[in-house]
Amino acid sequence: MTANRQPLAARASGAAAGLVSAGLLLAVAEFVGALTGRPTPLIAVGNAVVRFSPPAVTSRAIEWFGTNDKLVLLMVTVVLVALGAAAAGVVALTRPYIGAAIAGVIAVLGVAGALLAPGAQTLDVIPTIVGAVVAIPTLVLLARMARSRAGRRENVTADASAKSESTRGASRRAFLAVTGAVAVAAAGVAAGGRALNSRLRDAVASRAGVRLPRPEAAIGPELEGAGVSPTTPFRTSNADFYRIDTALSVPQVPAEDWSLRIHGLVDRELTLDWNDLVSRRFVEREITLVCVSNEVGGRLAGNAVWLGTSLGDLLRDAGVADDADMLLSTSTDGFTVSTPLNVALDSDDALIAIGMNGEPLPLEHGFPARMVIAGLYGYVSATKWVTDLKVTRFADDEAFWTPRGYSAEAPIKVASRIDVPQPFAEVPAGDAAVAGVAWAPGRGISTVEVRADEGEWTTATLAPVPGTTTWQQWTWVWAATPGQHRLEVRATDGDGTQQTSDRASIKPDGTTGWHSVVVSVV
Ligand SMILES: Nc1nc2c(c(=O)[nH]1)N[C@H]1C(S)=C(S)[C@@H](COP(=O)(O)O)O[C@H]1N2
Ligand SMILES: [Mo]
Repeated sequence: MTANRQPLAARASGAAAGLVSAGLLLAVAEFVGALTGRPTPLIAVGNAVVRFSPPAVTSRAIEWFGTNDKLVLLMVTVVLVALGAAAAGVVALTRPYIGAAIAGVIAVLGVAGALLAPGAQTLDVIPTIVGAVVAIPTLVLLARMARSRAGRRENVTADASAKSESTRGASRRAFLAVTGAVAVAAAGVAAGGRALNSRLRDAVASRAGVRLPRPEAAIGPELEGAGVSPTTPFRTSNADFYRIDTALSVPQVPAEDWSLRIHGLVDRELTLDWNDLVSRRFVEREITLVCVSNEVGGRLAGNAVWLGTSLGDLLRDAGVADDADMLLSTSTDGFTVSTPLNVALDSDDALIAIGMNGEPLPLEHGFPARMVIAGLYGYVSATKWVTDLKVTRFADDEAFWTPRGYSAEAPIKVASRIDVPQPFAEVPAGDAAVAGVAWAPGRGISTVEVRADEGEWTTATLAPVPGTTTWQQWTWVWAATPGQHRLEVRATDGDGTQQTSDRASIKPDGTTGWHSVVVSVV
């Protein structure tokens, strides 16, 4: 008898045995991971897939799924593991050792994922191995029970006696009871692992306990807006701030466990822990962050007050070699960013930030520490969960997005956006408020111009800004006449560079083109 000739019900039992055993593996690994502080296999495998996917796949996934790419990846990983586990269970019905070997291959993937993680240690394989040691014998046992059930069934068809009918029922109930018990136990162990993990290393609790240092230079309250409602607030709340990263699960980094290593082409290596960091000089800077993936008119930009310590001062403490030209920063999850060293050293608006709008950084925005630099797109400046700074050279090192079709250096291009009225809005005829934001962080905005239906460009009114590092709100009063109209905006930055109408796509270094909205005036 081979697996394919198993009756359907037997195969379903085999698959169930496989799935429940895989669940047990993951649950035990979760628990042991929590106990030992080592990574759990599913996330490790997913992260390894992100890091080692061919660049074409990574960027395609982001194009297709946008910010849901990680969820999709996690689901694909789960589905593939489930299929493999179900197959292992079906095979184990007739060939227990081959079924066990298939399950072993799945476990080996978990081991590989753990070992391929940045900064992996050999002992990181422990959760997966303990999980496999518990789960694989369970699989063999469950498959044996399922098979004896199938065997009885064949006897039933042979002699159709009432007695073997009841034996079959009993063995079926036994299989279901044991499988159910294993499933419940796995769920319990997983829940215990979760609870243990948040008990032992809770970044949420750590964040709640953080006391932010007082800045030497503090930013005042939010500036008056453009006075047009409902337009984009000048300061973006933490809850509304866009989030972009490659992390599959938000890295949990308690401040007490965090440290920052500065090494590479430096006179002396430095390692700072949290207490070293917060005893430095802190400043507040209001800085607009922009993602290179922002489409014309898009919302992947936000403005916040950042509390941070000077990145340049830190690097000077380590002593930077003359032939270095790049700062390679790395986060706990292995993501890397390359930043021109002269900007990191000389900009007053280059920070290791720990506060965002008066609070410790939210976990998803990099708690406990991240980089923030005015004027460079996030992928070349804004490393979240940063723990490693390497002074190096563009000729010697490469950051995560560089081999994936993005420029190694990427200043933020001047851009502007119409927020009011919304596309396809119905606008009453007469004086209508048109409003939006424009940005060129680091250079500032000198003028914003608006026009309707390709008429004359007219200058918009600019709301006040604290400096050159933020976006700027603008307003324009439009004498709207009935019919359909197209409004367009363009900005000029502080260096005199005017936005071009040429459309450039996101790759390699950000979009260009004018934002326009079509509205009907009634
Ligand atoms: N660790 C880590 N930091 C990261 C990224 C990332 O993928 N991982 N993405 C960068 C990109 S592309 C952007 S645009 C900004 C976004 O910061 P935010 O999520 O706080 O808005 O973070 C940057 N820092
Ligand atoms: Mo980005």
